[in-house]
Amino acid sequence: MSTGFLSYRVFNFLFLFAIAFLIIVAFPFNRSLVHTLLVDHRYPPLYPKYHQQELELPHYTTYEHSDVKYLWAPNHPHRVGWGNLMQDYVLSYALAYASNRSFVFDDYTWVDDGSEFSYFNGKLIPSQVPLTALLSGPMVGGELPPNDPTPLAVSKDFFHRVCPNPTVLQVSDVSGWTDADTVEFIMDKWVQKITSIDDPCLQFADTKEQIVDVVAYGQKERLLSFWPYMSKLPLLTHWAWSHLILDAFEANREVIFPPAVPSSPVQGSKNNRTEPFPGLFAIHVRRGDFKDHCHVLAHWNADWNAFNSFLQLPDKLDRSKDPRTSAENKQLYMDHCYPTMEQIVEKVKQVRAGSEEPLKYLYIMTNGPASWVKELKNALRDLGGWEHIGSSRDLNLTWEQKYVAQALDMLVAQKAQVLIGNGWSSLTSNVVMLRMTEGQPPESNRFW
Ligand SMILES: Nc1nc2c(ncn2[C@@H]2O[C@H](COP(=O)(O)OP(=O)(O)OP(=O)(O)O)[C@@H](O)[C@H]2O)c(=O)[nH]1
Ligand SMILES: *[C@@H]1O[C@H](CO)[C@@H](O)[C@H](O)[C@H]1NC(C)=O
Ligand SMILES: *[C@@H]1O[C@H](CO)[C@@H](O)[C@H](O)[C@H]1NC(C)=O
Ligand SMILES: *[C@@H]1O[C@H](CO)[C@@H](O)[C@H](O)[C@H]1NC(C)=O
Ligand SMILES: [Mg+2]
Repeated sequence: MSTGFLSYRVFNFLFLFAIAFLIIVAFPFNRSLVHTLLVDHRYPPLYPKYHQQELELPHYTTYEHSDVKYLWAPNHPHRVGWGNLMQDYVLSYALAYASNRSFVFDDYTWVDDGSEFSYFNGKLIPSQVPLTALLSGPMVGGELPPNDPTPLAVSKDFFHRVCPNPTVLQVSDVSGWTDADTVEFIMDKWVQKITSIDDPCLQFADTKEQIVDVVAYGQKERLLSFWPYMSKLPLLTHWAWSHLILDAFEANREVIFPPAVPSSPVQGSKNNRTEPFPGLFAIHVRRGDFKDHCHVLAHWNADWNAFNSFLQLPDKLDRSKDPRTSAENKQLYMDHCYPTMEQIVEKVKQVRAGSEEPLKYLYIMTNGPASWVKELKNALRDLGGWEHIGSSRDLNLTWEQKYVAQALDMLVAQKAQVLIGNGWSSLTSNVVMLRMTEGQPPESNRFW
């Protein structure tokens, strides 16, 4: 009996000790983990329903017994943000489409080491998110326009089922181009190679080498050569976000755009693009890792993202400061890459004053900390003249929505009458790409 009592005391002591350890020692180092385990009591979502649906798309049964050809590109980058991954996905899809092959889609993979969860910025995140949690439309097997005979996309699992022994293509199999050539030229080489292959089952080698080198996304001369082709791709003209994202938008109307009667649906149905929401003004305030990253960008003298550099866009980056290591050049990069609260307020004021349409509904899309965003909101409110100000930090999201919230912010930015974004951000540039596809006025895309 006394042993039981003792072990109870020992247990109690160890339990209290463990709690004390978490609070005193671990908390300052890993706030989010402690928060996840002690407060939320739950791990990030794994989206099983979405995975399941990807295994059962309606066209699979006919594709199983047809002459459809496939292209599987497992060489997407890992451990990168959604913005960077989306760029790679769009060009991979474009290659499959141009080669008349069914595009094989995969998860948004952070790591493929067999784990369910990973760390990003000290936060637990799902190691893989099914692409259908972010998107619908052609990329994930959605329909193409009625007269388009190109095969629809299929999931990785379906591909593996119908193609147990695919032909494997190395990125080095296509020669005759260098990383100085335009993306149009490189894509053309690839299409020639791929259309010369008879095997319906074709995949790239699973290496970390991408079809188009990542540097190209920051080189307007190279990437924009491909725009005349890209801008007509049904993938982009019929771009669609997932139901999870559209539901999040509807549930958060009051935060994003409170007017009761919207002028048009959030997402057009097939081949029917919708108008921006009148008076909605979105600003992308990129924080987090950009605090350090902007210094690196200055050191590289990095140009803006190619899709933030269309000739028709009014704001340009001045890269003539010499030498690039000078204090002035560093300051210039910080002004545009990591603007201070005062600089943000000033730019918002300027852009609003220059807009023909009155901009009364401000939405701050950001990964900045909540307390800072609150201060920023107050500073912007002091400008006066708003009907409403909302931010990413005011959203009420479900557990599954929370881990793909960047797509919701992208949808808001896409619907905005005017957008101010970060020239170096791929997330901004993907939105600008979609806005240019939809034919929104080029001058409605502004940059810090
Ligand atoms: N919700 C939300 N998240 C954002 C926003 N901007 C950046 N993030 C998130 O900040 C984190 C780090 O950014 P990355 O994922 O590297 O961003 P990215 O999509 O690659 O785009 P860039 O890094 O800006 O080129 C990711 O979780 C982003 O999704 C935003 O406006 N809203
Ligand atoms: C593309 O492939 C499909 C079959 O998968 C075929 O019906 C169609 O005619 C092809 N298109 C072209 C342009 O060859
Ligand atoms: C496109 O959408 C608008 C707004 O919902 C609608 O009024 C119009 O009839 C639609 N047009 C087509 C061709 O579907
Ligand atoms: C958030 O949404 C849920 C479900 O829609 C609702 O029950 C809850 O009250 C909302 N919370 C806030 C703070 O609005
Ligand atoms: Mg990134």
